[in-house]
Amino acid sequence: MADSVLIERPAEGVGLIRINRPEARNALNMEVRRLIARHLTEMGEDDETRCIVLTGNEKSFAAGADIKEMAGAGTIEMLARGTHKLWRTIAACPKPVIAAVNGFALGGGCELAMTCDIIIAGESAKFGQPEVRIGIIPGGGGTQRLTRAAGKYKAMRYVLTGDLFGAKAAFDMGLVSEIAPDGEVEKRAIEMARQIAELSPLAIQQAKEAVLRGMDAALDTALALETKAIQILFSSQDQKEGMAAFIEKRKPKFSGR
Ligand code: CO8
Repeated sequence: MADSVLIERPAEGVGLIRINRPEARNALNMEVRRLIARHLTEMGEDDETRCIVLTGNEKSFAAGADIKEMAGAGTIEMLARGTHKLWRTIAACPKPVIAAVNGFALGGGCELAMTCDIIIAGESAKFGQPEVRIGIIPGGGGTQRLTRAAGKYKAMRYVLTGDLFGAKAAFDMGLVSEIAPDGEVEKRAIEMARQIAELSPLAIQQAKEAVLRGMDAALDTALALETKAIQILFSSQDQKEGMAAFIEKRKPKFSGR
């Protein structure tokens, strides 16, 4: 049987993680979740990887948690599975993660996309938190991340009905960073990842941390965090190189030091 998660190296500095359960619309069973978390941890520690693309196939990014795997589970079994810890590993990856979404991103699949830093969606992509239709609620961050992205009233509209919504609505809600033509989503995500991979990894890491940590802090605290982060970067060779290259009218070569 083929691996349920594949690793690819589509460009220098770019790692691609592909969910590969087409027969189940890429439903996230425990094996897939563990593998995504493991690969993201490894890529997070690997100096050769500077940006990560997470994707599925043309039909589905991920159609949610694997309903067949959890249908008979009880509370203690769900607790023992520790899914929330795996989800945190994903969100805590120090490098930028771009979700390239084709087809369905539903339930846990929508939540998985929302743990990423940038979401590029195909014109026909379908998002949704349909959990209420099967007697549960979004349990991988959906009630919180969708609300933070779209605001209370739009989030409620979709969380309480389970209705799916398209890429344009997702973009208008602030859930999607960019819409690409179907068939070009991965290409566009890799192109953006390559662009990020050429920049200073130190600056990128600090920028990601400032945005994520700052989002949940009081403005004053968040601004102080940002100030410290930019001050720290003035000790880096990359800051000297970046500014020297600008003045000398040449392309900078960032070392991550
Ligand atoms: N789980 C398991 N199997 C699935 C899932 C899923 N989420 N989605 C699709 N499949 C399977 C189908 O059962 C079917 O299998 P089979 O061929 O053996 O019958 C196969 O994939 C193909 O599916 P369809 O025939 O239904 O394909 P369609 O193209 O007609 O429809 C849809 C695709 C719209 C994606 C449809 O399959 C669907 O509605 N899927 C379920 C979507 C859903 O409800 N997702 C939410 C799941 S719950 C969740 O994510 C909660 C997260 C909580 C995480 C935290 C836990 C602590």
